[in-house]
Amino acid sequence: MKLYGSLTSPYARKARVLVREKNLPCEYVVEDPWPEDSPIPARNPLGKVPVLEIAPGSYLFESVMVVHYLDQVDGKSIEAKDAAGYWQSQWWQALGNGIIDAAIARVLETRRPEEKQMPQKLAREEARIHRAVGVGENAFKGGDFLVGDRFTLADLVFGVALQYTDFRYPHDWRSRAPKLARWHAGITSRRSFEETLPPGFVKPA
Ligand SMILES: N[C@@H](CCC(=O)N[C@@H](CS)C(=O)NCC(=O)O)C(=O)O
Repeated sequence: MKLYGSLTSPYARKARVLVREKNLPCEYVVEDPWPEDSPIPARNPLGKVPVLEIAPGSYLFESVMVVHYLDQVDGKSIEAKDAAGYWQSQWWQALGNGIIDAAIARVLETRRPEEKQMPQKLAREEARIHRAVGVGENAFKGGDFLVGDRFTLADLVFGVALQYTDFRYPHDWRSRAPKLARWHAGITSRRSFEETLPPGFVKPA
């Protein structure tokens, strides 16, 4: 398998962390999706990363599908097995993916010429992130893992989401979410996270 993505994309990072967690045979090919001559649109008509080549010329795209495939491909899913745990994990992943979407929308807005930036747009995306962290903190019982007693896709996706927030929208979410802060310190110290940090990432004090 070949995984195409950039070094900073949180969508691609979910797949990169999973490849390491499961020790899957998968080469990472660094490609920037933004330039006009990017090879990504030839592999994903939507022109976005991640893209996963599962056989010569056969590609999967959209990070949720890519993560699902990688989780299933070796018959050793890390997802919670019981129905309640499975849906709890899906809930955390939806919340985490929403945080990533909001953080990306926010950073893209900040890159527009200053006179064209909309403060309301920034505030709306930031409010999504703040609400999601608050709801996550209330839902979390505390401990090392979000669901059950082992690492699942919930920890992976929500861990990547909060670390992307630290990267592109650094702010003190930890004082409002102490249980999540403790959990996040543990999850992001895993090798799979350490080895896939975006270049230039500064660890929060
Ligand atoms: N819904 C997509 C979003 C992927 C995405 O937006 N990736 C960004 C990189 S962080 C990208 O490739 N952007 C290029 C573009 O929007 O043209 C997913 O989950 O894979």
